[in-house]
Amino acid sequence: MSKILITSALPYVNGVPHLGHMVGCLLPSDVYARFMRMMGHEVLYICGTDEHGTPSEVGALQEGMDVYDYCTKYHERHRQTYSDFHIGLDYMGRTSSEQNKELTYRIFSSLDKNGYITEKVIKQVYSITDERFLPDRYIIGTCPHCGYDKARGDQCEKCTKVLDPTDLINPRSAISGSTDIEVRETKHLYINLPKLETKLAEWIKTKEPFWPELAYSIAQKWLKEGLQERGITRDLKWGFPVNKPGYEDKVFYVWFDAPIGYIGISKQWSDEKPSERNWEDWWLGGKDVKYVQFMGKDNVPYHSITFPATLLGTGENWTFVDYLKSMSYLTFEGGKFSKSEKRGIFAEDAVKEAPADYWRYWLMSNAPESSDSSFTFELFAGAVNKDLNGVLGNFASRVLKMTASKIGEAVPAFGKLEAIDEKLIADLQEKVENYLKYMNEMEFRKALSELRAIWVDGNNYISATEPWTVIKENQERANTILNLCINLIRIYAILSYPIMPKVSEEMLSKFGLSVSDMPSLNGFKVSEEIRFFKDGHKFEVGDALFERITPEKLEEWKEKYGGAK
Ligand code: B3M
Ligand code: ZN
Repeated sequence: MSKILITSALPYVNGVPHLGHMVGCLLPSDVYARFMRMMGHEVLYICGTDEHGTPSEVGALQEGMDVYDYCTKYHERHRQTYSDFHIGLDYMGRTSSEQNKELTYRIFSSLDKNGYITEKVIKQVYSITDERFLPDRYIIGTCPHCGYDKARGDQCEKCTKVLDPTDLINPRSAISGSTDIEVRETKHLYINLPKLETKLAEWIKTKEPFWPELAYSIAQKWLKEGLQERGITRDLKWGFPVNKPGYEDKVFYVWFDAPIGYIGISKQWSDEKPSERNWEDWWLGGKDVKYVQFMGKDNVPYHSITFPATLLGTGENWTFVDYLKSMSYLTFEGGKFSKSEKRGIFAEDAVKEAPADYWRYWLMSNAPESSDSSFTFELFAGAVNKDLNGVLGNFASRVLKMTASKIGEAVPAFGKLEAIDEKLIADLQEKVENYLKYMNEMEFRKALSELRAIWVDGNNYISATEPWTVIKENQERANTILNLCINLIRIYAILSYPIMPKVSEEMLSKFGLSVSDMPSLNGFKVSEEIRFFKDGHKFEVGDALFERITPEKLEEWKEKYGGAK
């Protein structure tokens, strides 16, 4: 058993999560956390809302609310959405917490003491119309690297290059659109990344065989281009006031305290739920901890460069990321998800339209792992109708209904195995091993395609063995076939649990079983699990596991969520 620390990138509190956010970090991290627990590991899985920065200030202003109250309101909304999506976090915290403040101060003070902080007087864009400095995302313009005309002051979404607001060509205010802006001088603190470069490069080199290609190449590209000093303070009101004389009227930059938030949130968890292992066991000197991070690809530079450099600069023995799983983007009906243009389905609406597990299944089967993937309602309905209803649901209901009507609502006796049964078991063992291997490696699309193949095997088996015909002449053989099939339903429930926890619970409950009755996936033996149900074990046919999505529903969704062409 190992200790696995899992973090999902912390979504900005002001944005309502859409399907792209779900598949970008929360969902794959949840699937992985559930899987690792089923493999017998001790897991700490945390996430939370990223609350500081200009977006929250502006959002609160627009809603006429106090910034903290505004963050609380949206934090609750995120919490509800994740719970509706069955995201099984150990703790969902906030970067604005006292615990995070304490850790941010501690880390900043070490960096300062160790000589990695520099002071600079810089020029910043000030909007005369908005009467404020326009940091980061609040200034937009053309990217000097790729020419994208809506690049933000902190990063170009198109080429992922990290920018300074003054780099932008044709800059304008994102708040008012005003070009009545000027550059003013202001004093700020910087983290001296060039001074940390050698240490950082040495550390990254040790990661090469472990990090996925996308993350590793982004980190290498950064190193090759040479690191720049990065500003870690801002002229804002909302944030942690800088704990250094002369800087009290400034706050830490959101990207400084947000990743520290992983530690701060773990401390919130351990303060609230004192357990044997507290946050320090996970974060300081924890040699036995393996740390896996999930994020969208635009977050990679912060997680592979700036955050590790920040921790390295403290000289303390923090837990560093061992594996960094990053996702590309999910597009909506061929375009971008856009709240303002009312295009795309938000996670909180999605779960009102169809059960969360349907979305979880589709999103994980089509996760934008190596390149962007595209969501369309057609594809979604196709997967629900074919894979879930047509294959998995159909198998379970066919087997249980047939057994109930021909034999009764109890598992029939197991007899002699024939060659076709042996083959089913052997094939299944091979596929299960592939599935476990892919899940372990976080190759989710491959894992899900293996899972689907496992369900298909059951359907093929029942079609080939025809228990409904056999039963007329050979009751004992029909019993064996149905016994195997019923045991398959339980195996399917177990294997599907990380992806579709509620469906899996429902499948198990047909046999009076619950999630806590599931065996470990570590060393899972199909030949043993297929003999789990003793003859006579009672079951209930119950409701169908899935509902088909009708053509009318499909049209309604397209109309409602902007998918109609
Ligand atoms: N809030 C960006 C995002 O939501 C940022 C991630 C922080 S992770 C420490 O995509
Ligand atoms: Zn660019």
